[in-house]
Amino acid sequence: MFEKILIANRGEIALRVHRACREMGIRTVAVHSTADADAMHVRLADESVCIGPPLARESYLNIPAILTAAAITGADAIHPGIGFMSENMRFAEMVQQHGFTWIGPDPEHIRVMGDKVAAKLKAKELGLPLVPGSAGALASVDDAVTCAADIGYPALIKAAAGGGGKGMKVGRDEPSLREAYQLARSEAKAAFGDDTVYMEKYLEKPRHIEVQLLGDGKTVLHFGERDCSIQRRHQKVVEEAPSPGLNAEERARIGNIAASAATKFGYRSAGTMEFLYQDGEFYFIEMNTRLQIEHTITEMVTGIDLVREQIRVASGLPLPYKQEDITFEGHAIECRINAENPETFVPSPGVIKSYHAPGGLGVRVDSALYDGYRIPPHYDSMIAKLIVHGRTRNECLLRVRRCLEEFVVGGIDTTLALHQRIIAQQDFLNGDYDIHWLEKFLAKSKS
Ligand code: MV4
Repeated sequence: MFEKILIANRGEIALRVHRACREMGIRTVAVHSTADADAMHVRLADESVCIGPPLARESYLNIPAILTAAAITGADAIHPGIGFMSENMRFAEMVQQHGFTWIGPDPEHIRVMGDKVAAKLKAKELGLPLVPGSAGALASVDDAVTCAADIGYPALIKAAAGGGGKGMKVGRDEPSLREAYQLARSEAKAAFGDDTVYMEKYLEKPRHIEVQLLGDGKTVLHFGERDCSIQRRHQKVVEEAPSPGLNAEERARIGNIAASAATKFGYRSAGTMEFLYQDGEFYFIEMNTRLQIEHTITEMVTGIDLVREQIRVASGLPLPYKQEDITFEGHAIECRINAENPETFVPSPGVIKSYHAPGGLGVRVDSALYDGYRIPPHYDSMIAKLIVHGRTRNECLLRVRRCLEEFVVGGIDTTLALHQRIIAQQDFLNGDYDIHWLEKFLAKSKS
């Protein structure tokens, strides 16, 4: 096992990885920008190295600085956390070339899944259910029109380099499809420097269901699904496990489909397969070759520390479980709390004047905040995750409501008030929502 891991990240996820390391007897190295010298992830780590100025590009994305920090501290391995370097194939390769262990998947797996056209072709080969669409990239606008005539309208144009909704446009008939094709291409070119696009049948009201996977290169196990449909502008806001929209048969079906495809793929590390679910059918859309923010709710219902297992498989150990050893208990919900105005979503960095995190049975708060901490303006606005477990979904919902009332983050605006509004909605309480529900709710409550 590793003796020392460098954690190439900041904030709550750096703390999350640090905690797993500590429980495994592994020492940690924090890296930080000059803006983060007082950050909690630096305070808790055994050692820390300043890797550059506040701009992420010059610090948390600075490959030479991070590799140098690993070399001078004698780290054995590098954990990228989430975001920043976590799906950067070049970085993964360089970590390995410099003699460190990469705590993540095979760089080739990152590459395949990062290109959405290549990912779909691979998914097809692995036997995953796909949304009907173009066989690969679209060659021209006429190719798009021909393809749409085949699969039917509405049709969706997506960017091959995409993810996060950029370069995605719907065509509802031939003229609007021609427009969608051009718009999607120019948006993709601007966002990714790559205007390759492909087509799928547009699903109007899906849920976003994702399956947690963990593989050791030989076997991949699934840890059940999460429902991540409560989102705004492709940013998840609330996630829950299990999904209130699936029955036991559907749950078992999608878990087994995802795990057997990932096993065929030879996947090692933590990963997530994302599906759209509509009218009893699942459609693979993409695979994330990293840990996810919301892995916590899966941990709450399975009792398994996914970061610990991710570190173990990276060190070459086999998974210590069989699929039937993964059992599910109760219900978990995560609320992502951002330093933002809860109505306008304008970021609200600044000094935390008072801080109280809720506690009690079934309550976990993953956050790097402390009283007097100054949130720098340079990074993601998510400052805390409220993660709640209950024996039943109803118990979990009542507990979330209690925790939101108890949570105090003074001195800045936060989205706590937004979560209180969501948890008061009957549709949410009923589990009756799709990927558009939150945006419709916000539009309704504005007017
Ligand atoms: C779709 C879709 C409807 N039909 N694909 C958005 C980003 C990318 N991850 C996939 N996305 C979607 N793909 C088809 N064929 C609707 C979305 C979508 C979405 C998906 C998951 C979570 C939130 C979303 C919000 C808007 C659109």
